[in-house]
Amino acid sequence: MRVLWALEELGLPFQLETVPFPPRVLQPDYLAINPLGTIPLLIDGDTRMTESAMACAFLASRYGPTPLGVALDEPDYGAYLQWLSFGEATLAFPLAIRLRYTKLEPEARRQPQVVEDYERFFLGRVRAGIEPRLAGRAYLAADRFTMADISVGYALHLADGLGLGDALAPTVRAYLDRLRARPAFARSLR
Ligand SMILES: N[C@@H](CCC(=O)N[C@@H](CS)C(=O)NCC(=O)O)C(=O)O
Repeated sequence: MRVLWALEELGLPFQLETVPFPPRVLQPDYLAINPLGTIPLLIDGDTRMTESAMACAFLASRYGPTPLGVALDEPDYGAYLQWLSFGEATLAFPLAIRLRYTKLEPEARRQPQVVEDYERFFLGRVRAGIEPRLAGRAYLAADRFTMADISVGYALHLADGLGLGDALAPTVRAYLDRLRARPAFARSLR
């Protein structure tokens, strides 16, 4: 969804191919184009990318200049990279573990303690990372909506879909609502 959202924000033409999940089981020929078997996979000419946050940054750089990226010489360049990466590396990964051990694994392999631990991990990182960053700010970097907001916003949207929305602070929920009000966000919900 991050990459779709970024493509929609940029207004770029693209072709969307969907696969049954997980493709490594349900569509093994997908491994021929992505040996990891993961989604998303962005193909652009000879470029192949399986890291969604970096794929968004790539699109901004390759098809910019655009306000969705933050340039090297802007004061918030480092902050932009920080939150761009934080959305996937710190926020989405505990959610993926939680999802796996609540829904994806068969009953016998479910792990309530793991679910509780990684839920706490996710909420703790939101509380210590996103909440203070949003104090007095509408967006995470450069005083404007950027790919960093797509990266973090997707993780918050996923958390809400997994039932953690009520545990988010009002400022974080308001931020998520602001992101969801964007027409490109709505178009990426395919
Ligand atoms: N860090 C990657 C994670 C990619 C990933 O692990 N995707 C999961 C779904 S969210 C997947 O395709 N899993 C299928 C599998 O492991 O077989 C990203 O940013 O997209």
